Amino acid sequence: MSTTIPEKDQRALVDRLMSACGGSYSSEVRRRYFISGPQWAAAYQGQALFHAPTRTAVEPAEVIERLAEIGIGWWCTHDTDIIPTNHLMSDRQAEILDGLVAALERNGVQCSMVTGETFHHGVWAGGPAGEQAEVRAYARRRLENVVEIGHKLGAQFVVYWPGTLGYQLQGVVDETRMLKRYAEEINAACEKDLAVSRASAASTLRHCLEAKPFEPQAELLLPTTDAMLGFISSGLLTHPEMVGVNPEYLHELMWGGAPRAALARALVAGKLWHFDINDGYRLKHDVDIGIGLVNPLDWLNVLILLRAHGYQGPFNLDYKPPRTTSNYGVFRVSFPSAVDRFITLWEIAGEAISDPVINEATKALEAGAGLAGSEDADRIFEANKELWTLHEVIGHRLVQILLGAHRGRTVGPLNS
Ligand code: GLO
Ligand code: MG
Ligand code: MG
Repeated sequence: MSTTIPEKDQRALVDRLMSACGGSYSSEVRRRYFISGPQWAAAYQGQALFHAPTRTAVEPAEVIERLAEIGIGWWCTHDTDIIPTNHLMSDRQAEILDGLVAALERNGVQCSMVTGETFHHGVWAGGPAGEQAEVRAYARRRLENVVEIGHKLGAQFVVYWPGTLGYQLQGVVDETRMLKRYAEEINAACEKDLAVSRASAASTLRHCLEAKPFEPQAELLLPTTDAMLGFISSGLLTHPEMVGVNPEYLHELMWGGAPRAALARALVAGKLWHFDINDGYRLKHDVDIGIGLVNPLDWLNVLILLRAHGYQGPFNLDYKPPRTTSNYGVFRVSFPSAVDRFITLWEIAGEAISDPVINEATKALEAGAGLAGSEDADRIFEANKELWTLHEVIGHRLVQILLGAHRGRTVGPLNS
């Protein structure tokens, strides 16, 4: 029979097994990466439609302190994570923000991004750009206020996940009107940013749109990062140069896309400014699992792409610690292990980029067989077919690098 673990010994067991895992970076090393910890991820209580909460609430000042201890140098938040809806745009808001500025300074943490909640409160039942002018005016005011909060907290980014921009029932709203109305709200936020920046001689924020294919509406008007890129260049935005995207890894998987390809499309458009990192499964709901726990090989390839193209933006840990993790575990296991998997994968991506096997194979593929100018398809195919075998060599090599097998790690006897 296995030995029971009394309640009083459980934390010590978690700590001992976490340190037995090894592979954790120091908080100084962790701080070198532009990794941000969202207030809502740290404070998530495990609730969902079919799930009661399993953890107690954690106040923003405590989250900031815990992130600092772990070595996460940036923090981000929704407006309503820090200010109750009915205190937004009031004197109470100003007091709360002053307290947070002090908490950030005290802990040496910076606010990287602020985002507006346009999905949770009942006022968004019909979306932020529905029929009623008063709802839209309120939405505009909320987005302008997010910009003000961003400036106050010293953020560089503001993210908009429109959340409820869509519908449950087809034909109730005219999609083109809804899109135009949403654009007016983003335009108002950009105008506000220009005014605040002018008045305070500060830089403008980088406004990033985040897409999700479904949830919480049945149908969404801007379901993918590509849709967002189309929206940015649709002519509806008055300041398209101020607006980029914040793809989320899992949101692209959810519709069956390849996150790496979606990121590449944003990169070539010059719009990849912010990135929500997490993991999960294709064609399933938004499980928001920690980075690398489901698709480490795909994640390695995502990071190879971003390293190779000099992505400089934040890596935002937009995931949800599992319901089975305790409040203690959130800061002892969930956050530090997510950061450490990211750093490990980032470093492995660097190894892959300078790997001699991959580099030689890639160069050979680029050079081709030497038939430039030939118009004979059969001949070109014949001349290149051995070279194409290198695709599989590269695929194998990437898995070896991921598993450490390129350094000689094998399982079982090599020669027997
Ligand atoms: C939900 C989104 C959400 C956004 C956040 C920032 O699925 O991923 O967490 O990233 O609201 O705008
Ligand atoms: Mg997200
Ligand atoms: Mg998500």
